[in-house]
Formats: sequence, C-alpha cells, structure tokens
Amino acid sequence: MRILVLGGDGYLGWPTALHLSAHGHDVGVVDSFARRGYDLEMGVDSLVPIRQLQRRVSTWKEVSGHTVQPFIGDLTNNTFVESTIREFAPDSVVHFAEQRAAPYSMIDREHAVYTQVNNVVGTLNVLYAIASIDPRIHLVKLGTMGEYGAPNIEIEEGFIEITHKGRTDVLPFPKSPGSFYHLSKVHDSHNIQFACRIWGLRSTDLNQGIVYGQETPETSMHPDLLTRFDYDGVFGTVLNRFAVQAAIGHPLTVYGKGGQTRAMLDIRDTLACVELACLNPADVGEFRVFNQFTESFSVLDVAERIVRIAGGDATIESIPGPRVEAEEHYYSAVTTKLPSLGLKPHLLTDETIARLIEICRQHKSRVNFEAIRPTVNWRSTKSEVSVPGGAVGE
Ligand code: NAD
Ligand code: USQ
Repeated sequence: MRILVLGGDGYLGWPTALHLSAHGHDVGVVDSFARRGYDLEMGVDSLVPIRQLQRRVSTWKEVSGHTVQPFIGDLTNNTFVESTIREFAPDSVVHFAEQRAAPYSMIDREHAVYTQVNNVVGTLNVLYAIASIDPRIHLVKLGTMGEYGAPNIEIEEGFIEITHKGRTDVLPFPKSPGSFYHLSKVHDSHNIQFACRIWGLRSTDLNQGIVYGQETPETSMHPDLLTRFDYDGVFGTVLNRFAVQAAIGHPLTVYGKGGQTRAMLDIRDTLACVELACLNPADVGEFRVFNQFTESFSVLDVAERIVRIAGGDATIESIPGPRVEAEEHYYSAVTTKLPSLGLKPHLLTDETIARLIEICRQHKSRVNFEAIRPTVNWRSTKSEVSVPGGAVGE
C-alpha cells in the first residue's frame, strides 16, 4: 500500500513509518517539526538523542534499502496539505500529527488555543483534501482513550446502544475528556464522523491508550533510527516517566492517591495496530472506532512494579495532583476489534520494564532533574513551565 504518515518525525510516527516501510509499503512522512519546537520553548530535550529527519531517512535507506519520502510542512497550511496528498497519492493516510500533551494544552489560554487550532484545523484540512482529491483514501486517525474519560459504566468501542423513553438508538459513546488537548480529539472525532456521513469518506478512529516503551525492531537497527523519549513534566507520559525516575534515583511522582486507572499499550503494538487498520480499511462512508490498548493499570500499580524491578533505592512519592481528575474510580473498557483483526499483544512483563529502565540508565547523563516535577496546574489559568538550566547533554 501507499501510506502517508502525518507526524512521522514524532515518538510514534517515526517508528510506525519504519515498520510500514520494512513490511513493504511505500511510505511518505509529513512533519512540521512542531514537536522539536516545543522542546526549545520549554528548555527540555528527548532523553534519547534523536537525529534530524533527513538523516533518519538516509540511514534507513542505507540499512534497509527502503525509501521513505519526507514532506516538510504544516497541516494547518491547506495548500501544503493538498499538494502533498495529490503528489503522494496514498491509499491510507495515518494521522499522528497533533499537539498531544494534556499539560501543554493546560499551560494558559495561548497554549489551549494553539492546541485546538493546530489539531482541529489540521484534521479539517486533511478531511477536505481527501474529499476533494480522492475520497477512497482511508484516514486512520489517532484519537485517545481519554476522549471517554473514566465513566462509572463499561466503556464500549466508540458507540453505545441507548434506550431512552421507550426508543432505542446507537449513538457515540458519551465523552468526558480531562484537558483541552483531550477535547481537541473529541472535536476531531465529531468532524471526521460528519465528513464520512456527508462525503462518503472512510475512516478509522484509533482511540489509543497511553503508550510506553522505546525500542522497536526497526529503530534498534541503528542509533540514527532511535525515536524520541520524553520524561519531562509536560510531555513525558506516566510509565516512561517512572522508568526514567527509577533510573536516576528520583522518587516516582505519583499524583495524589494514584488510583487513576488508564488503558496502556507497548509501542510495538501501536505499529501493529496501525498496520492492521490500514490493511483492513473502513467501508465507503464508514466511521469506525477501535479502542487501541492491551491492558489497564492504575498509576500506583505501575509505580510499585517499577520500584520493585528497579530495586536499589527507588521510592514512590505521592505529590498533590496537579490535574482535576478522579484519583480513585471504576475503570473498564472494551477492546475487541483489533484482536479480532489479529493483534498479538506485547503485555507488560518484568523483562520489558527492566529493559526500559536499562535504556534510561544508558542516557541518564542527559536528564535535567529540574524538568521532572509537574509544572502545569489545571486549577490555574496560567502556569510557568520553563525549565531552569535548559536541556542537558547537547
Ligand atoms: P509526538 O508529539 O511525538 O509526535 C507528533 C508529531 O506531529 C510531531 O513530530 C510534531 O512535530 C508533528 N506535528 C504536530 N502538529 C503538526 C502540524 N500541524 N503539522 C505537521 N506536523 C505536526 O506525539 P506522539 O506521542 O508520537 O503521538 C502521536 C499521536 O498519537 C498524537 O496524535 C497523539 O495524540 C496520539 N496518542 C499518543 C499517545 C502516547 O502515549 N504517546 C497515546 C494515545 C494517543
Ligand atoms: N501521572 C502521575 N504521575 C506522573 C505523570 C502522570 O500520576 O508523573 C498520572 C496523571 O495524573 C494521569 C495519568 O498518570 O492520571 C496519565 O497521565 P499521562 O501524562 O501519562 O497521560 P495523558 O495525559 O492521559 O496523555 C497521554 C498522551 C496523550 C494520549 C493519552 C492517552 O500524552 O497523547 O492521548 O496519554 S489516554 O490516557 O488514554 O487519554
């Protein structure tokens, strides 16, 4: 297939592009380097050093013989989006290219507006380009399990049958997101569903849980191919952050009681899920939702496991929760569609955690301790996020 990966310079987009390329697909990657810019803005850096996209692409050609075609530009620029989709003529567009950190979207008004404009307008431009150039193109869009929040009933896969006052219908599952970022994904989902209905587009919304891990078979082939790894209080996600904290002897930062339960998956399963979605496209006019995760854990469960495996002097510190969220709640979510297409999950084993901590230890000299504490307070309309001392190890 011809697959265009939007956000192909990011944590997940880059390894997905390599995975698809290694599996014989013709791959293009689109990126504006917005993510590298957020690091410059905040004075932080990926724990694992990453190369520029052009170097990544040329090293991939050397080690694999496969070509990945880069397109540098911003999805909020409609001329760029149209010309890229016209030139590459994809069968599938895999859309990772959004501002994806909940804390970043909650810094202040400017960052909330930026996040929603970047994400919602970028996706609208992609929808218009597909509809006007070739409506047969399948849009595989990265959404989030966080669109649902943590309701006190089982989370279905996208839709729920409701009987109300004697009448029954199948409707989108109620959304209860926890940040202006997560809300941008809800807005995207509604826009995509509407575009499928009016223009007959075909789309799969992958409601993905929190991803952990650093290595994939392709990124391990050469140091130039490694993907980014965020540990700071704004972009670092919980399991990855805890692995870094354990590696450097920083207490694991459990927010509040740590009963926050979230759906999670190994980075290698992200790549497999995306490929399965591309190979088994939605029908014409169909908007379908896959819940993309393999297991659920509470934050405290994850912290306790990492402390046990790291050994030594690793400890847990409960710090006042900077977010407005339930710290203890019911959580149960359905995921059947990706397993039914053949997903064979990598579950979270002690070996996986031990390997992740080992990678973090290899790069520990690049950690800025000042970047670890959470700096964004949900209860305030303005937070100060710049990290004293800036990025280390440049
Ligand atoms: P990332 O920030 O590392 O990568 C996103 C990439 O998109 C970056 O390289 C960035 O420069 C690019 N980008 C952003 N806005 C752009 C624009 N307007 N035009 C062109 N490029 C743009 O994020 P990630 O962790 O790889 O996440 C990728 C996607 O998966 C996101 O949509 C995110 O919401 C979703 N997701 C991520 C996780 C996770 O745990 N990392 C979990 C669930 C869902
Ligand atoms: N948390 C801690 N300590 C930390 C970091 C986080 O207790 O040091 C807690 C948070 O309060 C939250 C949970 O861990 O309850 C998850 O936080 P996170 O930062 O790992 O994840 P989140 O903000 O939800 O965002 C991440 C990605 C986002 C994606 C989402 C999937 O950044 O792109 O959409 O995971 S989901 O969680 O399913 O919404």
